[in-house]
Amino acid sequence: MNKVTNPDLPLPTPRSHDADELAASILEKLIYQVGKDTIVAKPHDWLRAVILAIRDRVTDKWMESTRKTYEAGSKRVYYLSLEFLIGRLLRDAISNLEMIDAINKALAKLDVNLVEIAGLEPDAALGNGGLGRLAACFMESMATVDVPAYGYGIRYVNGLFRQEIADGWQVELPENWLAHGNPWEFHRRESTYEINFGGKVDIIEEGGKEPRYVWKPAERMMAEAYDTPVVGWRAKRVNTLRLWSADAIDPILLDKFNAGDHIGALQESTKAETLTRVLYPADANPAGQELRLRQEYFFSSASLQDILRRHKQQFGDLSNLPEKVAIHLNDTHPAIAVIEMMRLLIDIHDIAFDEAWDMTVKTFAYTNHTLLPEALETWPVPLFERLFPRHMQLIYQINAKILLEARKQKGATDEAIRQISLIDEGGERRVRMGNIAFLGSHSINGVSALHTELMKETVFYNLHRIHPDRINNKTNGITPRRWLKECNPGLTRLIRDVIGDEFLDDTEKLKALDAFAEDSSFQERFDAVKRENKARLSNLIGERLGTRIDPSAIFDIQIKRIHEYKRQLLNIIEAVALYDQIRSHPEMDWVPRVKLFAGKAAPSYHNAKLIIKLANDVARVINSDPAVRGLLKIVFIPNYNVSTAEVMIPAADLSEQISTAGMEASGTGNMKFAINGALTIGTLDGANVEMRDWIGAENMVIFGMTAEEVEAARADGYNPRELIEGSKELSQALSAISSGVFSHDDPGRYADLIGGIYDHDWFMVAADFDAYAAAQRQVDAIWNDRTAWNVKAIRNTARMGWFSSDRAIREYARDIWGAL
Ligand code: B1H
Repeated sequence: MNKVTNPDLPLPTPRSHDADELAASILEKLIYQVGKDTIVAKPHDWLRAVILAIRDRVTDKWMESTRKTYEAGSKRVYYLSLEFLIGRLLRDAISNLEMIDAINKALAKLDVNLVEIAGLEPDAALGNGGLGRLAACFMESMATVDVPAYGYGIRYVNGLFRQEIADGWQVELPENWLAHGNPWEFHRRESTYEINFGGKVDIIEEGGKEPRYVWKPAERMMAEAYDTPVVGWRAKRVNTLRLWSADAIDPILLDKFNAGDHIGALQESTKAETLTRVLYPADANPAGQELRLRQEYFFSSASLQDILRRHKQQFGDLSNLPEKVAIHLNDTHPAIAVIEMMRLLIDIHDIAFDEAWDMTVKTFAYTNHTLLPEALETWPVPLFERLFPRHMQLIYQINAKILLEARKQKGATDEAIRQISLIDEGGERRVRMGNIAFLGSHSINGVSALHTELMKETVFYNLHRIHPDRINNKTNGITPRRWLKECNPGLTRLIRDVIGDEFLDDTEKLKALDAFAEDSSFQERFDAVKRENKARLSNLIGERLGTRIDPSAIFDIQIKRIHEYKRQLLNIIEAVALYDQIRSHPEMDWVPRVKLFAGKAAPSYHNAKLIIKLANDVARVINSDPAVRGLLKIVFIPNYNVSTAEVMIPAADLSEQISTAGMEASGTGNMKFAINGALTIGTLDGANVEMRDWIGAENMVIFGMTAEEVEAARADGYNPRELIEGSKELSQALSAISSGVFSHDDPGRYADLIGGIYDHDWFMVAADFDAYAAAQRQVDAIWNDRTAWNVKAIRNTARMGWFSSDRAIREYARDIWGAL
């Protein structure tokens, strides 16, 4: 009865992919699962029925994949991430199952409109930005390239907040993506693990033996699994995204309840539910709060217990763990998993310390996503000790081992030893999660060539000297299914028409388009697709904001989290300067331009929120000035999310990737724009550098300081004030903003923001301004020669194939995981 697997029992016959049978399934789901008659069914009911019918087809492949992995005894990859920024799943699933025609026919028969119901699916926004979206692209690519993988994360009840703009200011509202339930997921009530916090550690000494340590926790709760199947392209494989939800062990404390304390009886439930309630809305700057550390431990512990259970069940013991299991840390957020692994191996599975460390290092790998010093997580020792007394002991023990070994190395200075220690002893003592992740992993990778090199010279300088073989580069990629095929069906159709289908399985085959770049009839068709996409975006903006924009203007788009290093401010200041120029030289032949912005600011990030307000203030003034009518418009689109990106990116002519060089680890939006035929205006930062190598410098507009120049300027006592005074355009724009031209209601609103540029200008806005403005006029010049523009745009699409996340995942699988 309780046999774990019985390969002799056949699986049921897979559900048919035929349109008529699909229609019948949808109807059956509507009646028997949703419980609605067709005569009363609302669009939401149909959406649910369609998802359930599609999910069945996904599940058939899922069972097959899981069996295949089990039977082959394959190595499994476990991707631990606090964020999975998935977006909608329906179109992705239909497309990857290659059921688009079937669903269209089926729904036509049922008189249901696919576009209408698909638009009702909420975005699963369990992430902040690039890091979370990368995890989602990687999940899809791991299924596509046939890597047996599990994503592990948290099932936040409230994902990233919804952004409204009220009087130009960002207002945050809770996002309730589960309001209508989540038909994609399977709640695994049986897959639960106990997660503990606090308390103390007892030592048990038995004569002659190593002492044993027993953690006596003060708080206990349960982690429950929810599984979502992730389909790869052409349903080659279906992997599992397993998200954990916290639950109380005793949902109702009966003694309290019976004593009449009905609220107090719920306190354990409330505590557990709080833990997995919300995603921290910080991007690249950690929240540093106790609840966040609890979240990190909670999902790390649940995932590791799950991994070890699965491994033991299949292989009997843990001796071959590193051969069969690869655990990947998506940034330092799950770094505590390294220590939890040690605890489980030593305390629960009775493995000796040195062997446990060896197994851990062989099993773990870590990706670093940012060099921003404030983003490297550290936790106060007293907090760590209070929540995880046993882990703190292990950290000291690991530290002793590591520092002892480091001391033996030739030329190890005291400073080097201080830097590699797991504990930061300068000031308030803190646990360094970056060092734990590095030392606990056999591979540490950066996300672009430049970022990886800078990692070696900055944050991991000393660790790299001790382990020069560990740091390697894995340049990011994006899934071409969601970010080309699904979001840009017009372009996909055109490409298929011209070079055939092969690029759908191997994006590098897009290169064949290069031969058509100079072909005028292809240029016209390429341009027509872009115009259609721009018209669609114009309509959306008209509907949502009531702003009319002209699809024949350049669509110049900057969409990403609002952060000073990403320099939305540079873009806005240039818009103000251009506004001045147009008004002073109305006789000149200005190129009509619409500058579009979208993005969220961390709620506690004052300057980022002010930049949103500035964009809206500037937009209001410029958009209502008849002097620039038809020439310049500024639009801030509220509530940027994956679904909005899917409409904006295919409609872009110009992609703004203008971070201060050395600060954007990679960027992935840059790749999405370029593959959809937008030209990039950008700095030599992150993956822009490699994009230039692939696309060709002549097909991008690169400007500004290099990372080295930025470093040198900062070291040499950079003087922005002097620079500003030397640039008439810049000083005029800055004084207009700081003197209240765009904020009559509060003239001093931007004094400090702009004052920062005069005083220190950490992000080199002044230093890069002239080069940026000149680059924008170069963009205008290219635009005026439409053939030249189209040639470049086509070459962008043709040459971006390497930036597929399939390529990235193959590199991870081969070089890091040993899983292909
Ligand atoms: C990236 C983050 C990040 N880097 C802390 N770091 C967070 C750090 O909640 N937190 O505490 C959240 C996110 N995100 C981004 O990762 C980089 O800035 C991008 O350049 C990069 O493309 C992306 C994916 O590698």
